[in-house]
Amino acid sequence: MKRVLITGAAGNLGTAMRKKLAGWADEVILSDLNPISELGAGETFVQCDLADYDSVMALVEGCDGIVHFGGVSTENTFDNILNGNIKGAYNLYEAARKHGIKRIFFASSNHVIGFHDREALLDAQSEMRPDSLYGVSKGFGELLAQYYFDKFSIESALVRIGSCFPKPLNRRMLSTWLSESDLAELIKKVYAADRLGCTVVYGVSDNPSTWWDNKHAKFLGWTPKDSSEVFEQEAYLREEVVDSSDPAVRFQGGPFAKAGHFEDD
Ligand code: NAI
Ligand code: 15L
Repeated sequence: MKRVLITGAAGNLGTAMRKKLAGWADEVILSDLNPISELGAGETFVQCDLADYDSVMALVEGCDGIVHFGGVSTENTFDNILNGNIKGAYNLYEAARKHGIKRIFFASSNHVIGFHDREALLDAQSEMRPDSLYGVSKGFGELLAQYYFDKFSIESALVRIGSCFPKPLNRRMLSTWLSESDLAELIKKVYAADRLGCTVVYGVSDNPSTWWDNKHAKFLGWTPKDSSEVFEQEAYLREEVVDSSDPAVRFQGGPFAKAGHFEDD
């Protein structure tokens, strides 16, 4: 990889992946609304609002690949979601089309399918059942990516990330946890594949309990190495009280499925 663009580079995953992917690309363009002050070898920072069409056009020019983490990452006002995730996704794919970018790693979310019960085992063909306006915006991004593949042959990995944090933060995340190392390996596999198509991948580690089956993405050869099992006995998870009738426990999206609209909360 010669020149890769990472959007949302000042955020949690952007920051973690910069370190994990050091040396993977010759040049890394880091972009975010928020500034990044300390740059490593080969890194350049460009401040950019994804909702600004002209800025995104300039940002994407000359890149070989895009790892798209930028945008609103939890439930928020519709205006913020509209700018970051809907206009932002459109501007990015349109810039990719105009500048001949062939492949995009799109950070989607498990909240696209968050209203499925936890007893269901989902795969790439399962119905979207978003649990929030945030989840709806990720569904828009996935459909947009499919459209740009079908019409313009821009390939995408639609990675429905579970919960990517250094460790699971609650009992739900024992099933949804994705380690940072497994995410970094997935990014490399997405760019190493001869052919990607427009493929849904559940971004989840090899946890003992899972709601997601990646059988349709087997061709990528991604085998997560980490497991939430090592955290299972930690006191903060064992002591958490859960109520099986609580919608936050019934549905895969957890608390996202329970809360009202952001403005009403
Ligand atoms: P984050 O909120 O830490 O980072 C997102 C970054 O995007 C922020 O630095 C923010 O400044 C930037 N951003 C927001 N609106 C923008 C705009 N209009 N223009 C330019 N930049 C903008 O989120 P995190 O955890 O790093 O997640 C990265 C991506 O992965 C997000 O798209 C999120 O939806 C997705 N994801 C993350 C999961 C996780 O467990 N961390 C789970 C599922 C999906
Ligand atoms: C997400 O989509 C969010 O970006 C992240 O902050 C977590 O809430 C994650 O989902 C999750 O479901 O745990």
